[in-house]
Amino acid sequence: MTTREIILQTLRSTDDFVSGELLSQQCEISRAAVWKQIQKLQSEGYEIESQHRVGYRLVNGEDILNQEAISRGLPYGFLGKKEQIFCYEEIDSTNLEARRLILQGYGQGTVIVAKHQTAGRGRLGRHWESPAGTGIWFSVILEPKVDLQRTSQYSFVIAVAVAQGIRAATGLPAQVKWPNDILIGGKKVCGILLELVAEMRQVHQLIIGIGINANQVQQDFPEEMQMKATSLAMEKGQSVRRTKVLCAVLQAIEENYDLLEEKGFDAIREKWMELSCVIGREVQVIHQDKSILNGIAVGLANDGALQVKTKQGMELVTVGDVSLRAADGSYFLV
Ligand code: BTX
Repeated sequence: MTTREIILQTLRSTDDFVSGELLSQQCEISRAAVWKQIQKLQSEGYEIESQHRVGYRLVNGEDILNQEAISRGLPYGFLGKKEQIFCYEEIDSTNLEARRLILQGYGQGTVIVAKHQTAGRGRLGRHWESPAGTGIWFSVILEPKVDLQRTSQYSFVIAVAVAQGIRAATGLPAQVKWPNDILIGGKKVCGILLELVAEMRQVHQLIIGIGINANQVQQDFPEEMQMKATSLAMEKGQSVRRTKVLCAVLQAIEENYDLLEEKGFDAIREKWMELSCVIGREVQVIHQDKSILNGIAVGLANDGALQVKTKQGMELVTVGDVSLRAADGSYFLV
């Protein structure tokens, strides 16, 4: 183990202060050299408190998005092997970086994380607010062996996984909204953007972009978004460890990806229905700023279309934004 690894391991082993003396003995270096290592770790983003004559302490456990911390939090599987995890302080968009990495030969299981996106993207060319240091902005590259028609099923695999991961890491009641928003208490806490690298009918890669609002406070959101958006910290009343949430979501993605391959879409559909906030509710579907239909959401078709029971009969919705009917009869789009 390197000196750096010994220091990190020792600090992680306790919530208390560790003396400089102990660290210098363990690493067999001087106390001044320990202090230098601590400063280096702090400059990388580790929040280490130092107290004169007492020692050093890792503050709030650990909330650091780097290759080492992420790979340590993941069980061994195809997702996020250490050499396939890329972390950036700032980038235009993790989905764009995924495309660039694919051109360099990276594929299945690659994970790209950024602390800040300068050109975060939503669906249909919309902007995704990705301020520095507070969110979990990341993309995953998958290479499922499926034809073009079945790719939409992965969007539900991911929505289920994100909701489950958030639930597991925070205990918050995350729900899924068609097609793939994640809501808590009716507000958007996460958006998912699925992009394809395909040729003719052959899918080469799926790029899955996931933006989770983790530690923002209400004022961090632009005013027009404050009624519709929330963060994990706002819901929980305390800040959350981004690495923990990220790892829980990645693990759930891997589990649900395998579930789809082994048991087929019915197994995913069942979980999606359980986690959904639209099934059984009155909805309005809007596409390109025009209301296209009103009815009751009743289920999910094999291609991922939302089944909506309207006065005219059953309709299948494949595109659009879904608003839920509120108690006062109005429709609210988050
Ligand atoms: P969407 O089109 O469903 O949502 C975009 C809409 O959501 C915006 O028009 C705005 O109203 C609202 N919005 C923007 N930013 C936020 C936010 N931080 N929290 C809540 N609401 C917001 C959803 O698109 C897909 C978003 C995917 C984002 C990830 S981040 C990592 C990856 N890289 C990248 O460029 N995009 C994805």
